[in-house]
Formats: sequence, C-alpha cells, structure tokens
Amino acid sequence: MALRLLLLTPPSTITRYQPSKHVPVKNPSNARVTRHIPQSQMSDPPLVRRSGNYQPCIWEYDYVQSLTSHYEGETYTKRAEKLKGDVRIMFENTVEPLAQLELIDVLQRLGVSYHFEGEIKRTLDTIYSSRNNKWMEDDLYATALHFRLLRQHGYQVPQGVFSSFKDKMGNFKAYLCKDTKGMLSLYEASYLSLQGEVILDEARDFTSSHLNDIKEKIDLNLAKQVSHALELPLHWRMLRLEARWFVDIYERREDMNPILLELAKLDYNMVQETHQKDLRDMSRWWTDLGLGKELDFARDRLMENFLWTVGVIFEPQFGYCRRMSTKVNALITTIDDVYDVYGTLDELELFTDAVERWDVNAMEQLPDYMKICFLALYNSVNEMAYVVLKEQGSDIVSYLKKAWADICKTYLLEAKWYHSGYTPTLEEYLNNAWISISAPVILVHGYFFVTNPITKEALECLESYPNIIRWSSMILRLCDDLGTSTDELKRGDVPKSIQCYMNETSASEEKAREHIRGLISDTWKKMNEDRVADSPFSQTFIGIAMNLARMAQCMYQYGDGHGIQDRETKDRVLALLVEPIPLSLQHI
Ligand code: LA6
Ligand code: MN
Ligand code: MN
Ligand code: MN
Repeated sequence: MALRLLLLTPPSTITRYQPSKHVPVKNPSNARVTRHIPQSQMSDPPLVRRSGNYQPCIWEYDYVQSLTSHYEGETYTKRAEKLKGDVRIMFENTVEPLAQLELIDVLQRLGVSYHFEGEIKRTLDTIYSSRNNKWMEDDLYATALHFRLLRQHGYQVPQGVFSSFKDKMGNFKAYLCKDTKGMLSLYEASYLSLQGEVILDEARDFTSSHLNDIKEKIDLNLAKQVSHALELPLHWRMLRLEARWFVDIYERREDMNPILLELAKLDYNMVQETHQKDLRDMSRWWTDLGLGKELDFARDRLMENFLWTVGVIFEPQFGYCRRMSTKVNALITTIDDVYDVYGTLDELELFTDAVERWDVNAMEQLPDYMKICFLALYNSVNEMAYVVLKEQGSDIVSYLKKAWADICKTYLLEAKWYHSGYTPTLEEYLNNAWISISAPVILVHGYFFVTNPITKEALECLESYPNIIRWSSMILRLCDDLGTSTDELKRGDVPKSIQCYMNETSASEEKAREHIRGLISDTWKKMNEDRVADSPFSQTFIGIAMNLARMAQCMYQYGDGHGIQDRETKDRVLALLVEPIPLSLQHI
C-alpha cells in the first residue's frame, strides 16, 4: 500500500529531504514509506521516511522461551569431571613434544581447551624453553604447528624457522607440495604473522595456491578441511562454530580419541544449555522493553544480537557479559537504524545532543519515537554503571556515556554526508567509520562486564581507544561493508568503504572489494602484534576484542548475516543454540 503511494506520487511532492546523489529517485522500490508525520507548517510537503525494508523477526517469543536442554545437573557435571581428569592424565603421559602439541591443538579445536589452561601453559613453557628441536627438523607439519601454537599463546617465535624449507632461490621447496598435512599446517600458521614478515606472506601465497589446486584430488575428510581452511583460516574463525564443525571432522579421524570426543560433545551440550538460559532471559528483557515493537522501522534482531555475544565470549562463567552485551547490541542495532533509515537530520542532531549531554531533561526536545529510544538507552546503560558502582565503588557513567556520544557523533556525520550527497575519501570515511560500526561501544562496555577490579591504567587507556580496540573495530567495519553495502546503497545510505575507494581510484567493484580484503588482512597483522603487547588489559578482554573481529568474519561471510535472518545465520543459530550434538550416554 505504502509502496504504491510512493510510486504514484511525484518525488518532489512527497519528500522533504533532498535525495542524495547515491539514491536515484527513479527507482524507489527499496525504499518503503512507513509513516507520514503531519507537519505544523501546511506549506511543507508531508514528511516521508525511509524504511530498511527489514523482515520481521523470525524467532517467536514463545519458541525462544521453549528452548531447553536436559544437559544440566550433577549427572553431567560428574561425567564431565571424570573425562577432564582423564585428559589431565593424558597430559602427564604424553611426553613427545609433537604429541603434546597435537593434544593441545585438538583440545582447542574441539572447544574444550579452556578447561586446561594450566596444563597447556606448562606444556608450552617446557617446549619453548627446550633446546631440543630435532623433532621438528625437516618436518613442515611439526614446525608450523609449533610456530602457530606458540605464537598464539604469546611466545616469540621468529618467522625464520621456515627458512630451511626454502631453496637457494628463496622459493619454498617444490617437494613440500606433496605434503598436504604440512601445507595445511603452514597455511594456518601464516595467519599468525605480523606486519612486514615476508616469509609468512610468501608462505600464505604458496600454500593457498597449492591447496587450491589439490583440493579435488585428495581424501574426502582432508579435502573438507582444506576447503574449510581456504574459506577462512582457523585464526579468524568464530570459536564455537568451529568447535561444532570440528567435532564432526574429528569423529571420522582414524586416530580419534573417544575420551576427547565424548568430552567435546558433552561440554558443548552443557555450554549450550547455559547459553539457552541467557537467551531466554534476554528475549524476556527485549520483549518487556518493547522497543522492537515500538520502532517498527528498525531491525528486530534479538537472536542475532545474542549470537554475537556467544561469538565474543562463550565460556559458561561469562553469562553476565553475554547478557549485558546483548542489551548493548540491541540498542546499537536499533539506534543505527534511527540514524541510517528513519530519522531526519534535524531529529538526529537533537538525539546526538541528548546523548552527549546524557541528560534526561534533554528528552523533552525529542519526537516520541526518539524519546522511547533515548530512555531505553539511558536507563539500560545507567543500570550497567550502577552494578559497577554497587560492586566496586567506581563511577563509570562518564566512560559509558562517552562511548555512546562518540558513536552518535559518527552516525550524525554519516547522515550529513548522506543528505548532502558527499562521498568522502576512503581515509576520511574510515577515520569515522571504525567508530560508527559500534565496536568501540561494545568493547568499552565489555571491559566493565568482565573486569573486577577495574584499574586506573585501563580506564585511561580505554578513553582514547587503544589499538586492540581500533583493530577489532576496523575489521568489523570492513567486513560489514563487504557484507552489507550493496543493500545499503540500494536503500539509500552513505557510500561505504568499497564505494569510497571506487570513487577515489576509479577501480571496479571487484578490485575495490579485493582492496578491502587486503586491508582486513593487514589489520589482522596489527592485531596480532597488539594482542601480545604490554597493556593494562586482561587476556579475557583481549580475547573479547579478537573474538569480535572473528564474529565479524563469520556474520558477514556470506552477506548480511546480521540483517538477513533466514539463511546461514538461521542454520548457525540452530547449531549453536538449539540442537545439542547427538550423544549416547552409556557411562552416565
Ligand atoms: C550492522 O548494521 C549493525 F547494526 C552493526 C552495528 C554491526 C555490528 C552489530 C552488533 C554487534 P549496518 P552500518 C550489534 O550494516 O550502518 O547497518 O554501520 O551498520 O553499516
Ligand atoms: Mn546501518
Ligand atoms: Mn550506520
Ligand atoms: Mn553496514
């Protein structure tokens, strides 16, 4: 109905804002009119607002509330304790360095290494300080596995360990191509690289091109692993989803250890049970808040907002962080649509001002739909600060409100660019867009959800957004642009990184996308450097920042996984949050 109205009415009489250069008015099929707001001055044409044309939420409240799992209670925890004890004995009985590394690798991939942090640290310490490296000599697989695991855990290993695999001409020796396991191991290791490490860049090129060539000619289970790795390397993958995938691969392996497999399945199902509790809680919160229903132009994506938090921190003890981060994500998703889709420039100025002042009195100046949005934000964020004040005696309101003021200012600048039809340079765009993607807001809040006691040094560092936050944000922004900008431009939005680059260099879209993928890869290298640099942050917090980037790779792997619910994201929700891994419980 509304769409027809728009099509039948000449653009000049129905729209008050100036359509920018990026939105040809001739083709408004993606812009749906949702509401007409009567204007006080009759001479003004009626105000027409865009809509993102987002589909309503596919996850019904009752369905989400019905998600339960029986993997709860003493029977299961006892069995899990027994299996964990068996694994500890395995650590004691495994003496060969290669076998030790393989045990650690399998535990990590199966998603259960978080139970064995002490054992893993002790084992890697011993391997790192040992002078006997004979077991690695001429063994590409072992050398690369050693390199990857040690670097991952913050030990310094030089890229030069791979020099012996190169010939006099400086090329990787040709015979290595026959060693698929070694090639795959080198490929994964190459993603632990820092900026300027040429040997690792070459290793990545060499292994990816050969693995691509042979993937149709090898054993099926191995071929699956090769294709999976080529699609996204292990270092960039969302941990839980990888664990779910690897359980199936591991089960088919000849050297599969039934204890590890059973522990992995049982633990996955038990963790899923705690995630379901968090999810039910948050779906109740979101429904009670009513923001999704009130603001019908915005994405109603509680499930997806929760999914991000599982990618960011999955361990059962961090339920508080997951729940509060879900709230933050839901507020971001809604407010982003206020700025990108629905609000007029005048209103957006007012909203930005209200957030900057963090003053409940500033609500008076807002239109009704913004009042409800502002108060939801104000109350939710203040409540999060209240918990910290109560528990730690620190007043963190100023840090939280600064993060929101910063993002709103960047949103506003994008809105101004859009309304004036301006295309920034890529640099100008990215200087703003790493904040407008919301990762700084998510991470600043995340810091408080996992830190007790909060330190003065960390607070000072947080205010100016340390590198670890910047890189994580940049990866999220660039991945988001690759996945969402096509639709965004159709509906009318500021040019994103791809379009800014095209405009600046006259590159084709494909070339621009390649350039952006290159920037993502460079940013990962910077992140690899800063995640092990001296900082006032805990490993937990650094993990959150890394995992946010991984979640971005995952959400936008096949397009807009955050906005579009019924494709890959739906399968992922089912695998992660709904379906337990089938498990026969003979021993329980
Ligand atoms: C993506 O939307 C969106 F809402 C985000 C803020 C991405 C991450 C979200 C979380 C974790 P969109 P824009 C809640 O692609 O307008 O519209 O910045 O973001 O490109
Ligand atoms: Mn948006
Ligand atoms: Mn936006
Ligand atoms: Mn986007």
